[in-house]
Amino acid sequence: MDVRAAVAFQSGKPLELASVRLDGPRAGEVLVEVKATGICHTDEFTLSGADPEGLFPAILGHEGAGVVVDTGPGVTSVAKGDHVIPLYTPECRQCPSCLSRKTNLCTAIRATQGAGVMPDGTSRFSLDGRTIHHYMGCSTFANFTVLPEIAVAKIRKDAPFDKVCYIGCGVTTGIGAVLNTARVEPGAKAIVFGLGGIGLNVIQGLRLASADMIIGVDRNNDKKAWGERFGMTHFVNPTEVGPDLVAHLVNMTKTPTDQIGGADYTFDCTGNVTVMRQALEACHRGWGQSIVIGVAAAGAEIATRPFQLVTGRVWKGTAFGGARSRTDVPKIVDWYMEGKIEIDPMITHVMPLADINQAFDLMRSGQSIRSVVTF
Ligand code: NAD
Ligand code: AHE
Ligand code: ZN
Repeated sequence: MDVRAAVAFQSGKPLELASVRLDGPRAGEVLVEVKATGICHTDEFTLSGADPEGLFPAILGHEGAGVVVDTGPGVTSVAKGDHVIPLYTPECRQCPSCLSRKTNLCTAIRATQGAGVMPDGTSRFSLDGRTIHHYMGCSTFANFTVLPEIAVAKIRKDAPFDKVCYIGCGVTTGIGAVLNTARVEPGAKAIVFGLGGIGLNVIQGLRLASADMIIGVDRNNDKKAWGERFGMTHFVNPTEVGPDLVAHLVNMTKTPTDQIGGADYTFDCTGNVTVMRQALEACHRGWGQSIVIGVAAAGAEIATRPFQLVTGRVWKGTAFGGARSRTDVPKIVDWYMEGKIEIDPMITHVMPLADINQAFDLMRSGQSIRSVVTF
């Protein structure tokens, strides 16, 4: 079939709308009509050329929601008509990683996903006979896509696609980083670096976890009101507090009975390795944990004095918020439908596929929190 897609032909160039050929689902695969997709900073990271795994041409997008319209042979867990969220972190429940119960990072199809193809090693997308790569196993910047059955989560049918698509990455990543990875306890002090589409979800996760002090750090002052909207208690613009941001943040967390200071938990939601270091070093001596969420460019490395770790600070990373995708995503959709979490106000822009490059511009300029394309 022919589908409408925004194709990334080259790094650093705008996406181009094209009619692309999509072959039907093979064994274990499903064809999904994508109804809506968010645009995450990771799409921009790959489009910019900073992603060491970036492949071109490709159909980007990994934050979608849609309907199963066909199934390949052997598919048993979803059927035509089911509403689903595509999963860049699948959940096969059979691989060593899933069976370990120690990680959400299913490894069943990670190698082919990173190579931009389906698990059988081929792509379903082509244009004039030329292969177009899949992206993160999702490729939601097209009105139809093919995914492995283990890479879709079945969700309730009354959930609006144009909102719950965000659960396909940003919402789950931010809230999950707090609840699954850090396991923040009530009364905790936390610092969130980067108040974009991920950081604001970390903030709402911290509110859910009943954190006491939630400091947001962003170089864009417009983000102060955004952070406060979701539970941030203090805002710091790093360009306005002098040369030692870490000392400034540690001072903010001191109390009369604790003159050491430092946060119980910090979260990097910027992808900047200098910020990652600051986030670690702003943790409390002895127990503070810093969670790396941001994705850094090829070749970037993090550094700190080992002393920071010797004295009990912990550096952790998280992908998709540590969520076991097929199990947890339907529950997060329920949380949204029950009003336990907010999504609507974070979706600042909605547009047709034809305007998708504007979504990237809005993100780069810091004007949007999340843009969503509806098909
Ligand atoms: P975004 O562009 O919406 O937000 C980034 C925010 O960080 C902006 O508000 C920006 O002003 C702020 N910022 C940038 N540099 C800063 C600095 N030096 N100091 C303070 N603030 C700074 O991006 P997003 O969609 O929220 O994504 C954030 C990061 O998380 C990206 O690196 C993205 O690739 C990554 N990400 C990771 C996962 C995961 O599973 N680990 C999932 C989704 C996104
Ligand atoms: N290709 C990048 C890795 C990017 C990365 O870490 N991606 C996250 C999800 S970001 C979603 O917005 C992830 O899931 N990581 C686990 C994994 O297996 O990729 C690079 O740097 O090579
Ligand atoms: Zn993402």
